[in-house]
Amino acid sequence: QHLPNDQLAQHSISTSNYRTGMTVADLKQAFLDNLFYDQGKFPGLATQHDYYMALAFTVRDRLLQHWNHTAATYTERGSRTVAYFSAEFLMGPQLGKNLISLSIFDQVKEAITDLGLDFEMLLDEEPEPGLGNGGLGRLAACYLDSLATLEIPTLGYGIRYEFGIFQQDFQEGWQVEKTDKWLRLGNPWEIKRPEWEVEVKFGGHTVTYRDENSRYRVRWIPDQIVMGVPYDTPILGYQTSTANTLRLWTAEAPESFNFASFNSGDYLGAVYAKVISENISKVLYPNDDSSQGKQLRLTQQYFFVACSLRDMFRILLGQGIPLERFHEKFAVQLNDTHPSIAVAELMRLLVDIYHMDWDQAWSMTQRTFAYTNHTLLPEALEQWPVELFGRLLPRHLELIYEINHRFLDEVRIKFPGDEARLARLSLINDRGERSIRMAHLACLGSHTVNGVAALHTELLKQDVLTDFYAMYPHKFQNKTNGVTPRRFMVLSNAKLTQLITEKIGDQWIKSLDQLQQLEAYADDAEFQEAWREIKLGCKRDLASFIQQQTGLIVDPQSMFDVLVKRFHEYKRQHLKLLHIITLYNRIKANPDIEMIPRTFIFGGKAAPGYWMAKLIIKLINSVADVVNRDPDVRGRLKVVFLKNFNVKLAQQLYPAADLSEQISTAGKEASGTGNMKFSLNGALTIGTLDGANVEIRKQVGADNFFLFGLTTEQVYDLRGNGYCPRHYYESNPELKLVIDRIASGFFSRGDTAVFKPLIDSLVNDDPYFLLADFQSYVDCQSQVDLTFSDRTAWTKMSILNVARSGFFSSDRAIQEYCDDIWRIEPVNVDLPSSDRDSP
Ligand code: AZC
Repeated sequence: QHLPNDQLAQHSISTSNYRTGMTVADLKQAFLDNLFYDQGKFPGLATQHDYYMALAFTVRDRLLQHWNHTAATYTERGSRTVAYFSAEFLMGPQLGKNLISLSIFDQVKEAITDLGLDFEMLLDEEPEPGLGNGGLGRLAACYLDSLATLEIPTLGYGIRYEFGIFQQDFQEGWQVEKTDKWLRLGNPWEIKRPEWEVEVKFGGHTVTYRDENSRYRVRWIPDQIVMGVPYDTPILGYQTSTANTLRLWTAEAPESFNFASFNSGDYLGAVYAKVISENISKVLYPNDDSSQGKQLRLTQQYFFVACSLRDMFRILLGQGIPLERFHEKFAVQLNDTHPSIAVAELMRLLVDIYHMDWDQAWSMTQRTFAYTNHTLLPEALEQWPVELFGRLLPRHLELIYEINHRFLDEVRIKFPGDEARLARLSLINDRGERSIRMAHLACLGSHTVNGVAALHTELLKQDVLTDFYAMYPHKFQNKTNGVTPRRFMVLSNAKLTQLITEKIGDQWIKSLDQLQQLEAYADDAEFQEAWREIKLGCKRDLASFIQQQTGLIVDPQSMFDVLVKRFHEYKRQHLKLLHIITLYNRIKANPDIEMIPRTFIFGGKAAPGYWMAKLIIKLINSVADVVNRDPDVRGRLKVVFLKNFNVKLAQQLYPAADLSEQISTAGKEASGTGNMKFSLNGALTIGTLDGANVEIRKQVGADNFFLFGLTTEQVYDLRGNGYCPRHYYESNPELKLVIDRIASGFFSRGDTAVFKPLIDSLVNDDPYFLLADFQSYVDCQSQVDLTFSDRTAWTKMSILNVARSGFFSSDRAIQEYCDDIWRIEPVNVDLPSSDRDSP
């Protein structure tokens, strides 16, 4: 599309108000100026992307007054600051979000529409910054939003991956991965800060020497040096003047060109160092909930942690605060163990560089850090082989040995003679290849350790970290996850936002508990009707997207039954599949059977190396193929797999869902956050007593939640008593028929080999107890059908789900972190009135 020429004539390029003005006229003018001056285009030659960039710069200009004043305020006051260390920030597109925060969404939409352009298309033009895998990375992004909204001084620290999470496509039903070149056309939201680059060392060896007081000191002689260059992105709070910073590091070579090599004729050698260095921030590891122990991964982790701590020292000393008060200036949160090498790095800086006593340095370190654990899966707990670790970080290995030595002495005093306990607690795992247990380093180096849902925290205490709990019970806390209503309601579900606001005002956007007021309307027929209309509208929108992407026609009146999340066996996407095939078999056995029409919607990526997860994806696509084509089905069942699930797609899905599938094996999902987003958008949950489901059910009431399956305890017992999945297979005819159908090649054009590994795993091993939970799940789904056929009852439950989901705001979660872990207060940022533009 192109801008009509008469629009150009009317808006001669001028600069009055062009960077700050908020009226529709100012915004139009600024947009045209940016198109001309930043993109270097007349409308006639501009591409869709040029228009997007011009609009993004228009919005960024308006963020800058907040951002600059925030930085000035924090510097002037030396404010205590949260440093959120995370290897992943799954931010999602920024344009719409920033328009909401600035409260200029409607003006900008009007300005763009007036100019004859399609506003939605421009929003859609923004590539997704996919710098995370799933829940952990998205949680970090929700937390940054809440921190800014609650006016807490914050720096988010992470890595500016050149390639984010891969883009998923399907070929003959199999997942294929494509490189995510999100930076290819430029990123208007970031500002490079080369003046704050830092040096990071790797490899080499250590030497001892005597300092001026003849005390032994250690010096690290590295054999590689890499530069870390920060790129800053503003994070504006909702309707506040606070704009915090997300600071992501890029790796660069110290000299991009080696003249000595070049002059001696070695053209490739001349750029070799550059290539090696820049690999560090090249690509995000695509594994969620599993760890591979690869050298590049450890290099990435140390790289961003070392850069960030150095940056924090610069800030501290720049504000004239003495070194000894580092832990008063900064509260560092370790988002999982990925940044836990920070414990050793801070010790190195304090002891080796600033020559502080060990005891004082250790006390400061422990008062600086807090650690969030995000998983109960043993394969996700990071351990680094000592050999690899020592090659890359020789000095840190020495420091970890010293930390461990002192720690084990402490254990001996508390538990004399308990050798087994020493071995379990040690930072060094001596079984098999010697390795460093990063979760232990994180627990030891932190003042607080938290789980992400009530059940998860209990299981950490009883199971995964039970020995640490016995040593330091006071360190353990629960902080149930939360999600930001600004992105997952205001931005993504504008119609429902409007309906709610008409009834109860708009305070709920900042105080989500206020949604409780909706309970008064749960039985109101008129309100129910409006509620249903909005859901239907969202379903229609999704239906047209589905048709566009897949060619499938789905009925917006059917139940939209949605399962979207990363693929993992413990999340049990294949249990959903067993249910679908059960229904399909019922139709095949009795073509006239009555059935509530359902549209099953799947989304999610599998780690490229996770073979079983990829096989499950293939099976879903294969079943979809058969079911969607079978004339006997007559539209009662439709199976849709939307490729490349990401934040953008998520925003379209949650508002359109009737049923949210949260069906992991009890005791496996740390929390889940998708479950919260669905419930907030009025979908009802079918789920197990796992992760935050337990708390969702408690909040919304057992009557408004579809519960099925074994409890964590029952799962433990069953495993302990010798679980035999084959028994379930043989004694349940409906289940047997489902499994046999898959095994027979029915969904794979007669190929009986392709799904055999999956079938064998289920029938012989079934580590995630699908067969044990099958009947309970299918029965519960019949209950869902029954309820769905009573529109009034369903709508009431939907309203109550929304009314009672206030607890799951990330504002509540962040307030708890501030009060109980970080002990930090908000700092009000005042814009001078000359800079405060009102719309
Ligand atoms: C996830 C958990 O699997 C999920 O249950 C939780 O909601 C989310 O973190 C946020 O806390 N974990 C991960 O994504 N990854 C790892 C390594 O745990």
